[in-house]
Amino acid sequence: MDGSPSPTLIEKSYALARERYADLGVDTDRSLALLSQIPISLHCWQGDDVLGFEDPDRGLSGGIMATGNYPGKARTVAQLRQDLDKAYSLIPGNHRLNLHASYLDSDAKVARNEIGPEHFRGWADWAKANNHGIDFNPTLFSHPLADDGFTLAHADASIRRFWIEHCIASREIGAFFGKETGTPAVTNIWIPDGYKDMTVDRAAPRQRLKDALDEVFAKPIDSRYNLDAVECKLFGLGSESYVVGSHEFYMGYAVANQLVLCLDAGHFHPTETISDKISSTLLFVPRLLLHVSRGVRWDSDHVVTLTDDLQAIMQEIIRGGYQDRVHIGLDFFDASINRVAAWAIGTRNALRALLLALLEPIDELRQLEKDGDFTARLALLEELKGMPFGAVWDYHCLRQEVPAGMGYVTEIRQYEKDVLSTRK
Ligand code: RNT
Ligand code: ZN
Repeated sequence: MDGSPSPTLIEKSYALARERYADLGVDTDRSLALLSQIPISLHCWQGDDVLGFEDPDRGLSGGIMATGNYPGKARTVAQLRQDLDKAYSLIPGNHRLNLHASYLDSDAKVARNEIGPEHFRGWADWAKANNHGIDFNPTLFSHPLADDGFTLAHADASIRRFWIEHCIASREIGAFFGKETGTPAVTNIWIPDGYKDMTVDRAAPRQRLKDALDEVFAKPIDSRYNLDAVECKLFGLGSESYVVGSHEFYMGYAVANQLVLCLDAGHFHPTETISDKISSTLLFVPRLLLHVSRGVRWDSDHVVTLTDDLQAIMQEIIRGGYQDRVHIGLDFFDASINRVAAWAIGTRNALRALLLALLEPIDELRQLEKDGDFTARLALLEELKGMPFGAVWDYHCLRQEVPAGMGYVTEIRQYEKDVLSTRK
């Protein structure tokens, strides 16, 4: 037994599940066709604990942290691509890669404010050969000029200048990827800037950040190639008391400049969910970028599981018909389990949550709500949890030629034996 149910069993179960859903007015074939069209952006940084290839020994800074020391992390561009290829082969559908600037493909050392498309040629070729879109991020952490916790909002104008140049270069690299791959890159700016303790002047750093961003975005770039996003945060390790780029800051900035607003599931108060923010923010910004993550007690970036939270996010996207305006990216980094498995588990769960949302009898649910029949609305929502969605998912995997059931874990075990365990 390799962990995957037999194709015959999958087909039989699907036929039954399809009938059950048809009874509710849901066309499972249509749901699967829609699911196949939604790309998820896999974050490169799960593969090496966010270290990048400039100077991995420097370690990670910026108030984020990958805990664990599972063996076999990728240490070169080639290894990271090999691991990503493996992960994609275990995930149904065609997906994107979300790349950080610190993962440049260059033998020579390049200063962050001097990076250019030439340092990412290898990634563009790989993306084209494998039919992946690429998203991009300037890296404003793990660097000597970010060591005191400030970058774009730094009080020193020359340090600010350095990071402004880095962000401008990153937008151009995003556009390069967009041109090369034929699908726009979402280039997302996240900065760690903030204070650990009681802060007296909350205004000046925010004014500096606003001015710096104005310079970063001064040059318009064709939205066919690059889309600019900004990411807020509530707190980080070492910035517990004050974060310059708060939600209100970036909400205002994105609305004023009609940028993509990035909502990270771990960047709000623990009882706050990003699902409820989607329909509000999309009234005022053109697009959203999601960093789908799972915080446990804090912004811990655990691997995404099929939680109510995740389901609520995907329901909002599908119910609202926002597929074309919401870019779904992942953001977790777990160094305590097999990293290829982390990608596969997290991405498969994001897709399973999307599938669950696509299998809702949404017209009927809406009608019940309109009619004020909240009893039946609640009953039907609960009934749906017992529907044979797993049979539809397995069938999707079978048709997309990736392992169904636990089959992907069998493959990862083999990959660990053949590849990961040989890495020094
Ligand atoms: C940090 C942000 C940010 C990073 C990545 C590596 O809190 O979530 O998105 O995780 O840029
Ligand atoms: Zn994030």
